[in-house]
Amino acid sequence: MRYRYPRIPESEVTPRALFESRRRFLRHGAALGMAAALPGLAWSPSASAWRDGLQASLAADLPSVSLANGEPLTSLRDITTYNNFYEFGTGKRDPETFAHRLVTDPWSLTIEGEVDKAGTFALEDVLKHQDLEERIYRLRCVEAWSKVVPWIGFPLAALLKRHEPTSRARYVVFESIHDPDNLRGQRRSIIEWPYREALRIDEAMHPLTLLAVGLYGEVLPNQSGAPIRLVVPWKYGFKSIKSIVRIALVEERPTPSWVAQNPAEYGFYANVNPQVDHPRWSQARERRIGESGRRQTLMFNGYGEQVASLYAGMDLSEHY
Ligand SMILES: Nc1nc2c(c(=O)[nH]1)N[C@H]1C(S)=C(S)[C@@H](COP(=O)(O)O)O[C@H]1N2
Ligand SMILES: [Mo]
Repeated sequence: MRYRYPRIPESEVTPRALFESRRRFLRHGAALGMAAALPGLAWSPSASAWRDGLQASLAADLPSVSLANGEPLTSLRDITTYNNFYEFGTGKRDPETFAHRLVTDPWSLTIEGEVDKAGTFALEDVLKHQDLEERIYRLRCVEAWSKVVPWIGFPLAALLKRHEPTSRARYVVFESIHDPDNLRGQRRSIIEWPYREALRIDEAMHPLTLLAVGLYGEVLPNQSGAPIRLVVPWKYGFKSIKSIVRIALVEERPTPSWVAQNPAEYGFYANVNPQVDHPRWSQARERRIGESGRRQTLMFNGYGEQVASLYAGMDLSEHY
């Protein structure tokens, strides 16, 4: 069976009443053992502690920040049918087709390394803290080279601070799930699995660095990196690691998977920079899904006002 994108209206927020009737329908359907016959079933109707808790917060009236630079939102359909998620294959439609194999329940997140409060936590326990509940918000922002997405999430900084980084914490490394039985892409060594990314600590603490748990008023679809993914709006897409299971604070600069795979093509910073070309293509212009022409790429993806100071004094053609 093909994995289908959720059939919800393409307004930013799913009307709560509609959402609740759909949930009741799904529960009812599951009780009758008819889950497999439901058309357009996006998620397993089985109980999930993190999903139940989270969905209530997503339906609430959340603070909203728009940094879309006047661009229209990409449709839910385009957001969920044109993806990069190599754990499912290298085709843009592979994630849509195979992401139902991603097991997101239960989900646990390990936070370790240079922190005073390390540990492995069930995702529902990570999310139910008041400091995160208070900081969850909607952020409309541009994903370089493809989309404008209405994310729902909270600043990564809020989570990191709770675990009390030590003074030796200079970088943050992230790892995605490793499960070759379900993630067919991991049976080939395209990169060293699990997918690994990293940020400098000040980048990680920047208020624009988001841990996303939803989009368009719903929990994240699997192909978008459920149940929790990074969004770093001023960097190329590959920094925004999906389906995170481990976050470690470290002293030495880690080597992200893409840098390990090809250091000539991928740099540690990967800041969007129209003046620095990828060795095989120009990065001066880019295309939005749904648009035919190309548009000029903006320095830091248009977020220079917010983030340029992080790189003051650095030669960005050397530190690409
Ligand atoms: N775990 C994991 N995270 C990942 C990837 C991946 O293959 N695996 N692809 C990256 C790349 S190259 C991009 S462009 C974005 C795509 O995110 P989207 O499919 O939500 O647009 O996810 C990034 N995060
Ligand atoms: Mo990408």
